Amino acid sequence: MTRLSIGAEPYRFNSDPARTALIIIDMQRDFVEPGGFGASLGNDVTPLRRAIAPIAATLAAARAAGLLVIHTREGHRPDLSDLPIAKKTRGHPVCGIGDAGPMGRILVRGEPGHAIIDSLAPIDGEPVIDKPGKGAFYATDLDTILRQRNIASLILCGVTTEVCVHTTLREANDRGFECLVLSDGTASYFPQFHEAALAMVTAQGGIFGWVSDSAALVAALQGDG
Ligand code: TIU
Repeated sequence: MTRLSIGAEPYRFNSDPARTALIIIDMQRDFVEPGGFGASLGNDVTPLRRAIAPIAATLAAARAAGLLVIHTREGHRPDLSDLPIAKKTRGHPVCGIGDAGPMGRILVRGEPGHAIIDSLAPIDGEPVIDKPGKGAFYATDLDTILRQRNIASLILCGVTTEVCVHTTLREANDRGFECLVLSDGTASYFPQFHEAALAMVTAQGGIFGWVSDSAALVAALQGDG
């Protein structure tokens, strides 16, 4: 495949597959399973699970097509030295970041809850970016890794649409990357925020980039898009 061309909003998304990366954001147990960080914030995790199957299909097709695949994880050092007090105390959670929960210490690296879910687990050669914030560029080496590989275009999926996906999208857009967001490969605890976040991407002629879905992307990756 010499060119990736995907039906998308607000118009077709074209990229060079050798210069395109799939970025899977924070598909961790802490967000999509009960008893983790997402639940500690008062959320029902069920809506997030809708993104798992579309991401799995996308991941398989991306691997088969030889795209660079990058995974991110939100979390903190066990000593919490990279945890801003504002993030620790926001919302006054009963069980907050660093506290013991059913999947280990909430949002702490190395704990069971911090892990990417088994069905989307990284394989050898796929960089995993550990990030302390919502954006995947802030305080990480993601930008360096992308530039080393001469990546120009990003396909973004993961959770949650309006928080970590959008923050990363905005960081990437300002760095000059062309970004495509998957509507069914992203999800929010709040369906209305999911819809609004996607609409924000494509408004104003694609102010932040493009939106498509996993079926269109998989078809394009398989050469019949
Ligand atoms: N709370 C929420 O919607 N999201 C986060 O805290 N992190 C991510 O989106 N990964």
